[in-house]
Amino acid sequence: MLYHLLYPLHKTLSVFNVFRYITFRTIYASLTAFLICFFLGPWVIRKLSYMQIGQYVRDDGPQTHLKKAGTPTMGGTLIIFSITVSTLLWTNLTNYFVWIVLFVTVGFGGIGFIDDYLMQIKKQSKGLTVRNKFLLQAILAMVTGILVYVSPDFSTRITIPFFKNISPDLGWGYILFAALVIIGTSNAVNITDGLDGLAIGPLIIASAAYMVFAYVAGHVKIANYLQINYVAGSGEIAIFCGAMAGSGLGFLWFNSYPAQIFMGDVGSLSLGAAIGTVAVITKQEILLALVGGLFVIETLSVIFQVGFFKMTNGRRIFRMAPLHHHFELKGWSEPKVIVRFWIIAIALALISMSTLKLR
Ligand code: 57M
Repeated sequence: MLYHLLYPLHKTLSVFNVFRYITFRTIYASLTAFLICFFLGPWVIRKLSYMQIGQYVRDDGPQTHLKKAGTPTMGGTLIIFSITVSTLLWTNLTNYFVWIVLFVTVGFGGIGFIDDYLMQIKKQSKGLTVRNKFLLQAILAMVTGILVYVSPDFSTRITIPFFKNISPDLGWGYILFAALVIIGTSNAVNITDGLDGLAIGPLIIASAAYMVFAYVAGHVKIANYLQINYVAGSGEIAIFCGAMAGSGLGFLWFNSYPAQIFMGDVGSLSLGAAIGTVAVITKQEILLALVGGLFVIETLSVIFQVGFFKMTNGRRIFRMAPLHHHFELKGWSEPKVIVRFWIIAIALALISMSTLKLR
């Protein structure tokens, strides 16, 4: 909005020229989203506490979690609000991809909201059934896949990290592939969101990494120089990624240990789906498994635990899945698990950035 209002003024006052630059707008989108979360956070926490939207804590998990009962949850509503406002303020609103990522963020936020609403407000202990949740996710993800597929000049080839000469063309199968990436990431982030700041930290890191990928993919000269897929218009997605990172930082202020607020499904499902969609749009889909490697590790820990449990009639690989619970039960303090997991996430993001050169 500011781009449309202020950039045209550069003809009278050259200083407004700065609104043309994606880098400038990305920085201010991050700051805007950060400040919205930072300043509205205390009010949201008070409001949620007043409405008694407090976390129910299962008693079969690590005992240290019992004291977290009643922590205000559904903080994801604040995250989505700040990302949306900041994106609307700083992006070029004629950009098709901007509307797709906003659609996904709000749409998956809606699914999470229904789930949280049933659990927190209607006090139905299980929320949405797994089947219904998956069905809603699948519908939204397929719609998103179609929206991306029909966008002008969008390539249905997938990028294989480290191998610039191998990029299979999936044709219309790309729609299904995109949907799988989006659903997978949404659920992987949800599984990871089980310790203070554990999900939002790696989400900030992944958003920052994709901010760079979106910028380079949308810049014809840099994309050609690095020999990566040029995606016209994806530069504006860097601004959205900036808003995600800024909003995440603002939320982390309150979600850091000991957390004053949790994001709820409304946060984890929407942010996961959003980063999945960004990976699809920027044509760095497979690389997401490395950028968001921590989410993959957490998800695999559940898959292996459940698989092994079923195959061996009740034996376990980990003390408890997802993996963060295993380390808690081994006696690591919660902040230790969180910070070490962040360190892994940063290292993986750095390796993923190196694929811009290593190919
Ligand atoms: C939701 N939700 C947290 C909070 C957050 C298939 C299975 C592995 C799924 C998994 C699961 O349900 N995962 C998704 C995880 C919950 O947090 C709420 O949920 C939102 C995210 N959706 O925003 O609103 C609890 O997590 C803690 N928390 C924090 N800080 C935060 O910033 O401390 C969350 C955010 C909160 C709080 O305690 O109450 C959750 O863990 O429930 N299931 C599990 O994780 C369960 N694992 C399990 O059953 N493992 C089995 C195998 C066979 C699958 C095993 O290993 O034997 C565990 N979860 C819990 N207790 N709580 C088991 C026991």
